Amino acid sequence: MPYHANPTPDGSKPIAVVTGASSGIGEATARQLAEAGYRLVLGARRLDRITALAAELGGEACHLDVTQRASVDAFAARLPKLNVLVNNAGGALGMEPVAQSVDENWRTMWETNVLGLMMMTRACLPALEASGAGHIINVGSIAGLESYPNGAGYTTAKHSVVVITETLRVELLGKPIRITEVDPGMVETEFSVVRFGGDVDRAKNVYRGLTPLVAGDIADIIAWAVTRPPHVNIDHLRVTPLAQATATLAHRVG
Ligand code: 8X3
Repeated sequence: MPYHANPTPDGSKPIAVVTGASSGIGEATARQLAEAGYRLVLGARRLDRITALAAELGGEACHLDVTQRASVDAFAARLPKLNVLVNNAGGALGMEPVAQSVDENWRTMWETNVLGLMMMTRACLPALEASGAGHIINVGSIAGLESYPNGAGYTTAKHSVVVITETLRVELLGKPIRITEVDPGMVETEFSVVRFGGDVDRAKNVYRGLTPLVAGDIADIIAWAVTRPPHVNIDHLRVTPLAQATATLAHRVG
């Protein structure tokens, strides 16, 4: 869809940061924001991938590990002004009942999805405010709105993202910073392959017999949300494939 970035108060090109921009929703969002007229600053651990993407889209790439305070602060220090922060870095590791929880998986999920998002947001808030028209997009999940068996390491982390978004909406009232959370259901990306430790067949089975969302579907929604007129704040969007009603209820054919 052709969306157009709102003009900045000083007429300069608006700047958008996308975390986890090396693949999936992050990469697709970078592409659509570039098309909408943003100058990109891409962050990810896989620097080779985002360097190529930034060269293609005309932005900058910078190594970013959202779980490391020094990495986050060094990244944010490059940005005196920032219009859009897309907190996309995150993901799931494993699926097991609480009784068999894997400490390391929980720790990683909480560090990336919760502490990483908090540290990036905290570090970028001054630049978002300085722009005169900032916007935070938190990429959450349907897992932030529901619980499901064997998923608590991830669902607890994504529930926290919902609470952080709601808290920021109240705390930022009166400042020129919009905040939106997008909560996708099934999106076919590397997400399930990573969750299942590289087991491609198990990952494919998640989307068996239905048409899942693709990364571009979520990127389209993010690009739409950030290009609404500056007085319009889209709070929260829950987005699933037509064939998915809840985190655990999908209509499959075959
Ligand atoms: C991904 C959706 O349902 O696998 O964020 O948790 S789910």
